[in-house]
Amino acid sequence: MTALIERGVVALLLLSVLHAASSLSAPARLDVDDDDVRLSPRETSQGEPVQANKDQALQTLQLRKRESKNKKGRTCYSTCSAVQKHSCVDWLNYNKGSGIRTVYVSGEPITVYCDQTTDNGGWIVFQRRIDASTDFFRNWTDYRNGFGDMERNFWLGLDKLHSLTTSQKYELRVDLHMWNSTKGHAIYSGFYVEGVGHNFALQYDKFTGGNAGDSLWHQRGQQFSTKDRDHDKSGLNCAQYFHGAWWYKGCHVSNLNGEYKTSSSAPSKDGMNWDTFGGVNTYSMQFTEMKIRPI
Ligand SMILES: [Ca+2]
Repeated sequence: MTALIERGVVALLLLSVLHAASSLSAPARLDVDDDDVRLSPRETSQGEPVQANKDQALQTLQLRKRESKNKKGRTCYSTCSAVQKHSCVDWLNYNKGSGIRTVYVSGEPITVYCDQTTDNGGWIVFQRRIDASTDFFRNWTDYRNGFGDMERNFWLGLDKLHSLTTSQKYELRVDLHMWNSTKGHAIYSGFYVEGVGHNFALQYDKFTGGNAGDSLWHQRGQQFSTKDRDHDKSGLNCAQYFHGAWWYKGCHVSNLNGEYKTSSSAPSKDGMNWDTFGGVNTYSMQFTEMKIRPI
């Protein structure tokens, strides 16, 4: 009986020692959140092992804070959805699909349509004609502000076009489709439009290629005109006469905001002309797009 009691005492003593040992060797539990590191009262009294774990916890905390900032958009990296995109090239790296997106110029948001398929994508489309359902024979205010449906026919607006094209260097691409599905394009480097003080004059460095040829040469350096704002170099009101709005001079070798014709055989003097692809007075396009991409 005595022996049994002694064995029991020994067993209890062993259990106590084992429990003490396990308490000492157990890793300290740290509560970590985004704002600070908290140690439970029992664990703060255990010395160096806690300090080591605290250092590790601080590293974890810094990582979490960085991730938290990413989510809130204060600090972002290439994969962060909240980072401000400045062009459709920035969007292409995040979301490869075409569609309506927001880009920022000097912190101001601009709603644009990104074409992410043509020539590897990255294009902000600023003009599109697909049918006759949208009237393009509009006044100065409409052409400044923009109009239409970005998924269909639209003009982005001269103020936004000026902001975008003077925020970084862009190339211009013009896409043209004939009624028989023949496709043409033209590319210009260093494209921008001046501000309202210069009536959004058309500027670019040079025509750099494309099978549609150069039909902006006559419009280069010219101010934008609408039917109610004649800034051209002609005795005519070119916008009124050719039913469009463009960088007319005296008057044009292209007129992509002209009247949408519903067939290739329709009279096209005032149509959507491109002199080196169809002819300036003889052919009106079935489809046009004008778009810009940073270079
Ligand atoms: Ca005139």
